[in-house]
Amino acid sequence: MIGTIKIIIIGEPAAGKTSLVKKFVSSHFSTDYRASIGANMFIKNVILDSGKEIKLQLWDIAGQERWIKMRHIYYKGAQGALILGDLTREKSFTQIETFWCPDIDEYCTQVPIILIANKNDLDSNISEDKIKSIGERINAKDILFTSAKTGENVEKAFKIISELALKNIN
Ligand code: G3D
Ligand code: MG
Repeated sequence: MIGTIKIIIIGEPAAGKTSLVKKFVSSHFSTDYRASIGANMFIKNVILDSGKEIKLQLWDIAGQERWIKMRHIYYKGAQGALILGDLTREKSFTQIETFWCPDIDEYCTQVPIILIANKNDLDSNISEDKIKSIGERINAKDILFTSAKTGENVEKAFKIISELALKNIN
């Protein structure tokens, strides 16, 4: 075990943050604490392709109440971020550029970002090119099309962000 890595999961309400984390940790957790404290936190040990084992601390942060300054407390010490857009709602991607990225830039220094285009199991009218160009503009290290429903690319997303976070530390 080489230590703990803190990853934050952010994006518009209903983009699928809680679902994505739930799919990944695949343990049954019934209580959604975000309603009362603004975040859920989960721990999962993962073995990376390199064979290294790490403890992932995943923070599923509420996107609803943007006025709550609390959000930034949860950002503190983040070593990687998954930023989610919802493929069925273009506005959720626009918000990534106008709101979520400036927000983490302000509170996390040089944190690697992966752009997650979630709900890939549903029809979308947002072009792949558009998502790619957003990814480039926000300087995302990777772009993944995921489905928290089918599990497509879910494990991959967490593994890649873990590797990036580790690289950033060492
Ligand atoms: P949030 O945590 O970002 O606010 P949630 O989002 O995880 O609560 O998800 C919001 C809704 O989208 C949920 O629907 C959830 O089931 C659905 N959802 C999340 N990810 C996916 C996905 O990849 N594919 C599909 N088809 N649906 C997804 P409900 O109806 O439960 O509110
Ligand atoms: Mg939710």
